[in-house]
Amino acid sequence: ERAHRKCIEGYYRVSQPERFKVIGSRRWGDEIDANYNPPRFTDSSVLMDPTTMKKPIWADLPESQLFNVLWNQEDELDGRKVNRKSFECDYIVGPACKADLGRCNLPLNPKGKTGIVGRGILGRWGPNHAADPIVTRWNLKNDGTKVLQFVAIKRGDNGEWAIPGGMVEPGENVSQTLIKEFCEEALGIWEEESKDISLETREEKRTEIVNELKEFFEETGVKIYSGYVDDPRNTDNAWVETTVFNFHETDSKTVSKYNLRAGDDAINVKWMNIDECQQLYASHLDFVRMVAEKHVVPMNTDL
Ligand code: RP5
Ligand code: MG
Ligand code: MG
Repeated sequence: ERAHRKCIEGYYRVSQPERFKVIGSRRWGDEIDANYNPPRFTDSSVLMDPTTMKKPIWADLPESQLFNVLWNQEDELDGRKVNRKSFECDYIVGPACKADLGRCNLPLNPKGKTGIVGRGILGRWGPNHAADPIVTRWNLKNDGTKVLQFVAIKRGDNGEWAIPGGMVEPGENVSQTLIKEFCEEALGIWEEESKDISLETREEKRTEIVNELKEFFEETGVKIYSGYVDDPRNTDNAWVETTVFNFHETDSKTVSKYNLRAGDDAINVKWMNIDECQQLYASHLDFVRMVAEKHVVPMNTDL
C-alpha cells in the first residue's frame, strides 16, 4: 500500500473535498463496500477551458457523454490516439461505491480506494499516461569527489521538486512527450525569449536544440520504469501512470552546454545532487534512486 500513500494523505488542491477515510482494506471486493461513501469531484478545469469555452483537448468527455469508450485498449479521442491500457493490469470498470449504482460504469484504480470518485483534476478516466525524463551527469564536488546529478524542476502547483515530466497528449507518443516536457519545463524553450533576437533566429535556435536533444535522447535512452505513480491527484476513477527514461550525459556536450531555464508549469530548475535529495514529488524519489543504482561512481578521473 506504500505505492498509494501520497495520493491518500497528500496535497490535492484547495477546492478538493476531503477524502473519505477508508477503514479496512482498500481493495475492490466482489461486493460493494456499504461503508464506503467517497465524495464525487471533477474540477471545472477538466470540463471547460475558460479561454475557448470548450472541452480541453487533453480531457475526456464527462461521464454523461461517455459512449463506446475502449477501456483497457488503445482508443481514440477526437480522432487522436489515446492509450487506455494500464501498465499494472486490466482494470475493473464498475461501481466504486453504492452511489455509483445505476450510473455509468467507470474504471477503478488498480491500487484500490482513494477516498474520492470522479476525475479530480485529471483529464482522462482511467490511466493518465505521463512520461518522465531523468537527465543525469557526473559532477565534481569541491572536495574532489564525484556526485551524480539530475535535472530537477520545482513544480508551480505545489512547490515540490520533481522530474520535468508531463502527460502524453492525445496523438503523441512517449518519446515525443519526453523531449517536449524537458524542453518546456527545464530549458524554457517554448517561453518567450529575449526580444533582441528576431522571431526567425529564435525559431532556428529552437529547432537546433530540439534536434540535438532528440539525438542525445535516442542514443542514450534507458527505460527505468513503467507503471503506477503515487500522484496526489489520483482518484478512484483516474490515476497517473508513467514511463521513466534515463538519459546520461558523458561528455558535457549536450544538456550541460545549455542554460537551464524553468518554463511552463515549472518555477525553478537546477542540476540536483542525487545523494542530497531527500524528497521529491509523487514517486519521483523512487525513480531517481532506481537510476542512481544503475550508475556506480566512476573510478577514473574522466567524468
Ligand atoms: C507525475 O505527474 C508524473 O510522474 C509526471 O511527472 C507528472 C505529469 O503531470 P504534469 O506535470 O503534467 O502535471 O505523476
Ligand atoms: Mg508540462
Ligand atoms: Mg509537468
